[in-house]
Parts: sequence; structure tokens; C-alpha cells
Amino acid sequence: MIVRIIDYRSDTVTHPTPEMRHAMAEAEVGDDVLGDDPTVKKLEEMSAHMMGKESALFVPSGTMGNLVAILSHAQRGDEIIVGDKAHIFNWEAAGASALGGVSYRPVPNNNYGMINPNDVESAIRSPGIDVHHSRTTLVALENTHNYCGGGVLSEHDIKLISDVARKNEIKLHIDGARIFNAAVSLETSVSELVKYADSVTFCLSKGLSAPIGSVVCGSTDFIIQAHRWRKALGGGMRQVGVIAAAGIVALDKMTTRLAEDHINASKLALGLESIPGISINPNSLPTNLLFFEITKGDPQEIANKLSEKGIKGGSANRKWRYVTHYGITSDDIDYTIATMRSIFSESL
Ligand code: TLP
Repeated sequence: MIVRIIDYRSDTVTHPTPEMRHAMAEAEVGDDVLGDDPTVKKLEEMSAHMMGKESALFVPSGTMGNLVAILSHAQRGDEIIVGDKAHIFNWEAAGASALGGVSYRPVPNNNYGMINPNDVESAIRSPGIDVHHSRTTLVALENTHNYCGGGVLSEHDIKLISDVARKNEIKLHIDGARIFNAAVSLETSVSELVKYADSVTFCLSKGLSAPIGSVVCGSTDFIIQAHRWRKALGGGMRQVGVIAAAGIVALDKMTTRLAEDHINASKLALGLESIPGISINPNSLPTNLLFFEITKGDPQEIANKLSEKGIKGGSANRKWRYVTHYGITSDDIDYTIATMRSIFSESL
């Protein structure tokens, strides 16, 4: 029997839509390292316009987007302030240190991913004051915040950090891998959400369902630097319009539908809440990332049983993250809740 696969591991598992595949097949291309690819140019112009920034650069991944942004803002020996649960700090292989000689100074993230402006202010160091200190050049926020439950930072939150950054003459970068989820959740535009930031990275290959790619946006001078770093990191691509074409469809067609993923995540949270052996707080659920705890039974055994029923996600760890996305329907959520209820009642 062929079991339908419902894959909660991440929104990165989404496949390109039929419209994306068509656009990819038809894409006009050129050598983008020589600046000749019209489809990449179109994607970069659209991205800059949507984010309200002067310029944009297409990069292969969110990790490279954040890295070129950090390396463009900071010099060797500088320090950047990040949240202690930030993806940049925990999940990007310390690229800025390894490749750029930049160190990270973490400050605590709260439950929805905000950092305290006072913590930022006191973490800022200037070598002019004490020769022992590195120079702080950047503070980075994450919106939505992955490991803070998909939490959303409001325009006001971002302004609080931006005010400290401006006052101390450091830059503000936003890891907006899921910035469209934040905008949909707050019913605002992405340009409003990033207007106080000097740079932003957003991903096309998560909830927006494009197969590959992220975009970094900022001032024209900043993008000139980022372009150079992308080349140094080996991220200059040739006839990459075939991929950018999917990104254009993602921006045109896939941003507002993210609301469906948020509704599905809420529905799943409510369903899971009623299953003994699962602990979840459905009130702390603003977007498409759902975190819960397996309080009874062997989590790996439960994950294996779910996998036999076509539900992917979960591990030996008691803390699980399920992510809703374009490949998961409301019916899939009903099936998941019913299957989990029966597996948990057998397993406990
Ligand atoms: N996140 C992935 C994994 O790396 C954990 C996921 O499945 O959520 N910023 C944020 C906030 C992210 O969540 C991710 C990817 C990235 C940056 C990096 O993007 P990629 O994977 O394109 O390098």
C-alpha cells in the first residue's frame, strides 16, 4: 500500500509548484557572473522593491545570505551581537568566525525571539574606550524566530533595537528567512517590517516553496560588498535564471497563502493538546512552527510508528518541532491528529 507522506520536518521540504516548474523551463537565462541573466535581475529588482531597499542579491541559501551580510558589515576582529537562540549563532557553522574572523556576542532571546534593548546597549563595545575590546559593528535579529516557537517581532520591537543600533553607530541585520510569515501573521507588509534594518536576508526555499535560493537586500553600497563576498564564497552562479524563475513565482503567488499554514498549525496544536503524552501550549503559536514535548513513552519508537503511517518528523529527543507548509493540507492535519491519538494510546 502506498502511504501518503506528510512531512513535518521543515518547510524546506516543499516542492516547486507546477507554475514554478513551467517558469523554470521557459526562463530566459544568461551568465549571471557576467551580469547577463535577465531573470535573476528581475528577481533581484522585485525583491529590493518588496523589501523597500535599494538593491538585492540572489544567493544559494539563507546561510550564505546571512554570511555575506555579516562579512559586508563587519571587519576581521569585529564582534556582532546575536540572540542566544539565533539561527546565525547556533546553526550556521560559525561561518562568520571561521571565514571572516568575526566573533559572536550572544544576548538572551525571550520566549518569542526578542532581545532586550538594554542588553544590546550594554553588550556594545568600542575599542576606542578600552584597547582590550573588539569593536561591535552589527546586531542581528531573526523574524520569525525559528527556535523561539516561530515567534514574530513587531515593527515596534525592531525599532527598539534599531534605535540602540543607530545611537551607537552599529548596523542592524534581519535574518528574515521567514519574514513573509511574520508579515502575514501581523497583517502588514514586509517593507514595514524591515524598514529599520540596514540589511535583510529572506528565503524563497522555505514556506514560499521555491526549490533553491535566498535574497539579501540593502543599500547599493552594501550589495556591492555582498556581491564580492558571494563570489569569494563560491556562490557566483551562471545560468541561474532557471532557479530565479521559481523565486519570481514564489514572490508573486506564494506569500499570502502562508496564512493557510498558520491556520493548519493552530488546528494541529489544538488537536495535539488533547492527546495524553503530549505537552503543548497552543497559545504560543503565531506562525507555522509548532514545538511540543513528548512527555510519556519512547519518543523514537513513537516517531517510528508515525513514520510507518506516513507522518515524518520527530526523533529520539523529547522536544519535537513540526512545521506546516504548502505540502500539508487541512485533511492531513485531521489524519495526523487521529493517527497520533491512536499511536499514543497504544504506546502509553
Ligand atoms: N533553517 C532550517 C534548518 O537549518 C534548521 C529549518 O529547517 O528551519 N535562518 C533561519 C531562521 C532558518 O530557519 C534557516 C534554515 C536559515 C536561516 C538558513 O537557511 P538555509 O537552510 O537556506 O541555509
